[in-house]
Amino acid sequence: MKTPTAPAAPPGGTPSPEGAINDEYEPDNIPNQATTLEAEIPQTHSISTGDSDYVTFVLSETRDVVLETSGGGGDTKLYLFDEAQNEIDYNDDGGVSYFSRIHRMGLAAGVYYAKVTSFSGTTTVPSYTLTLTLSAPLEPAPADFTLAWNNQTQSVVATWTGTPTALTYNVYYDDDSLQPYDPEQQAAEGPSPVSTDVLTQSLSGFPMGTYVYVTVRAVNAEGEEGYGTEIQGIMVPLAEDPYEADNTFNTARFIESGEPQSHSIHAPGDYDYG
Ligand SMILES: [Ca+2]
Ligand SMILES: [Ca+2]
Ligand SMILES: [Ca+2]
Ligand SMILES: [Ca+2]
Repeated sequence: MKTPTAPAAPPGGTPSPEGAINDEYEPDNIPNQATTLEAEIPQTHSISTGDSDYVTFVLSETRDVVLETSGGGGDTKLYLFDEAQNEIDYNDDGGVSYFSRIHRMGLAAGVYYAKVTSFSGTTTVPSYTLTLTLSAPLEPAPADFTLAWNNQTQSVVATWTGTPTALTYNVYYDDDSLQPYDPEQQAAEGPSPVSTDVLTQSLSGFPMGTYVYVTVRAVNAEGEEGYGTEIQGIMVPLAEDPYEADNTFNTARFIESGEPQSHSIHAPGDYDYG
């Protein structure tokens, strides 16, 4: 709801609602008033009660784009719009603390708008910096990435779909899901990452019960790596014990009194009936 009377001007300041105090880019509350934001030239704004800060930027060619707010304190929200002012992305707290960050891969050439507001219309942000970072688009992540256990070759097998200009693929693996890829146990195929020019890679030689986490990145002719697939993990199954198959009552083995049996739960879903 709009109040019919404008708030009194603070001492030394200029009256709102057009804009905040000490925000040299005001008025910029609508797209037509947007300030041009240049890559690598951060702008410092502020958010007064009910304020919106619009910027615009132009991509002359397809670019990977990072748009980020930062500052000493405050909670921003960040919106990205195309030239027709359709919202194409939104972020609240993807930056440091409660600041915002939008990362768009392969954004097409054109005119874009971004809007920064505070978390709610009633909160203010005394000072924040808005930064635009552009980079040449990386090779996209390979699609259809799957990880499976091959019992015959006793290996973890990664498969994926090729990307348009990839020459090779780097297959990163680890025995934990945390960066970096620093497996304690090296695969027989070599240290992480293993390079291949086909669309599959086997990884073998891990101890039973090890979780193996894998991601794949395309590498182009210039040797530049693209984006990684989502990380997938799979457990190297424990060896089948000598009493298998005993997964049903019908195949249950008779236990002699005084003769303990040593089994293993060799894979998820294994049951050892006795
Ligand atoms: Ca402002
Ligand atoms: Ca504004
Ligand atoms: Ca936020
Ligand atoms: Ca690790």
